[in-house]
Amino acid sequence: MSKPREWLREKSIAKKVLKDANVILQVVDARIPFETRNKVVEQLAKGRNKDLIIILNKSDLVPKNFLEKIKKEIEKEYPVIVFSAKNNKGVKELLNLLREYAKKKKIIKVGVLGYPNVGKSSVINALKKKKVATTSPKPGMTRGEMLIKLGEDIFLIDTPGIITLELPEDLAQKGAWIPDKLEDPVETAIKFLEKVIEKSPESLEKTYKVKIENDPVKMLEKIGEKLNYKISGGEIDYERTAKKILWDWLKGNLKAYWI
Ligand SMILES: Nc1nc2c(ncn2[C@@H]2O[C@H](COP(=O)(O)OP(=O)(O)O)[C@@H](O)[C@H]2O)c(=O)[nH]1
Ligand SMILES: [Mg+2]
Repeated sequence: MSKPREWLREKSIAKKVLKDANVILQVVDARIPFETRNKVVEQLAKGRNKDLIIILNKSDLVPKNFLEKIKKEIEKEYPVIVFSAKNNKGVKELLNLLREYAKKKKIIKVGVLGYPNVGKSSVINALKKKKVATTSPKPGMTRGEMLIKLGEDIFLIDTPGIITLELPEDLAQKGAWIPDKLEDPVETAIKFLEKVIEKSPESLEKTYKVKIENDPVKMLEKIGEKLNYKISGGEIDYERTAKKILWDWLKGNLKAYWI
């Protein structure tokens, strides 16, 4: 996904799916559930009277008590399924819920929406119990929409994602943008580290075996040192370090999480 033209195309796909589907699965990253919820999708679903279910995917990356807390919070608004496409967790529960909807409507079309890389295609594969949708750690791998049959009365629609005009820097903070394609990965990583230091510092200690610094620039330097990412002359390679941290976040190696 690069800039505005493709966004517009993807936006129109998401809108079409919102019209065609009778049930919307909004897949979110359980590590940052509120940041990966999309208000535009929720408003459009509401306006069109579509049932919307929130799938807390990648639940294997966060502790149980955190999951319970956010589930309770989101359930005030929408049904929530705690899911891990990686561990096949939540598959039965979600299938049962979809079958309930199908009973009421005869045939249901289920639109799967969510930010790039939250695991939309993986959720579909877990439900289907085989690899029908293309998955990738690179955001933007699903192009166009794809209809997948799940039993006699349920169809799933895989999509490239979401309706958003957020900037690449902001998407990268959500693990939804390829770090190598950022204009200034160092700046983005510093912004990201600032947040992690505040909200989930222990994740940095665990992943990089470093002591926490309050200053994100110093933190970046320390991680670079620990990784031994150096340029000639012995200086820290900030750009390489920044990209590594953002890739670790994207790939789930860095298990930071917050509300
Ligand atoms: N740890 C973990 N990783 C997951 C899970 N689901 C998907 N992923 C990974 O997240 C990345 C993006 O998945 P994909 O299904 O292509 O996301 P999409 O862009 O939303 O369709 C891939 O590297 C998946 O292996 C999960 O439940 N747990
Ligand atoms: Mg996909």
